[in-house]
Amino acid sequence: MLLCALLVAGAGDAATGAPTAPERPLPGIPVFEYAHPARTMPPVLPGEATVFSIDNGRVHRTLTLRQLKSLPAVRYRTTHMQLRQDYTYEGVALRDLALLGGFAGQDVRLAAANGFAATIAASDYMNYPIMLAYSADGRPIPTLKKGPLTVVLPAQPERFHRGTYSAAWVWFAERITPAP
Ligand SMILES: Nc1nc2c(c(=O)[nH]1)N[C@H]1C(S)=C(S)[C@@H](COP(=O)(O)O)O[C@H]1N2
Ligand SMILES: [Mo]
Repeated sequence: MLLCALLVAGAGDAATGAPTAPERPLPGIPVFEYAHPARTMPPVLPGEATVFSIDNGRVHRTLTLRQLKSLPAVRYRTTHMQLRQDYTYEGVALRDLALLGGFAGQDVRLAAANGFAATIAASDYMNYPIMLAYSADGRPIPTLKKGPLTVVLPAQPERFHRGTYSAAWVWFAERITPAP
């Protein structure tokens, strides 16, 4: 709980409401390497689609793709567990999405457009840059490659590519909530 309070207080841009990378490492919490920091969040244009939502049970926050891309971005190469193909993915760390929702430090549930959902443990997404990816090799992710938004896990640790972690690779992701 103290950890959550520290993170929420320490990581946020008052003007945009967007999370920012902590200035210095929080005790026991690794600093992620960012491809770009938070940018000014663009307003929703008329007719612009919501692609993802963050729901904490009280506040239901919707994001367009442009808004998602304005959040701090992580980027790394990893082998997609089901596709068995390597891509350089870019997207938003689940930790930053949980910070936005006010539930960082709690296990999260990622729900998909096909009704699938999986729980990702706080100890995993708080310590590793598990991301909601919106691009692969610099391009949008087609449906055939599990996009447009798909959860990917880093190349290391190896357990992310084996066994029960297969369910964490949530394709067609559309919502994050605290796990029930
Ligand atoms: N959107 C979505 N993502 C998903 C699933 C799903 O049904 N829908 N199944 C998950 C589970 S439980 C596993 S084991 C793997 C299944 O991948 P495979 O059928 O290609 O082995 O994808 C995961 N991601
Ligand atoms: Mo599974």
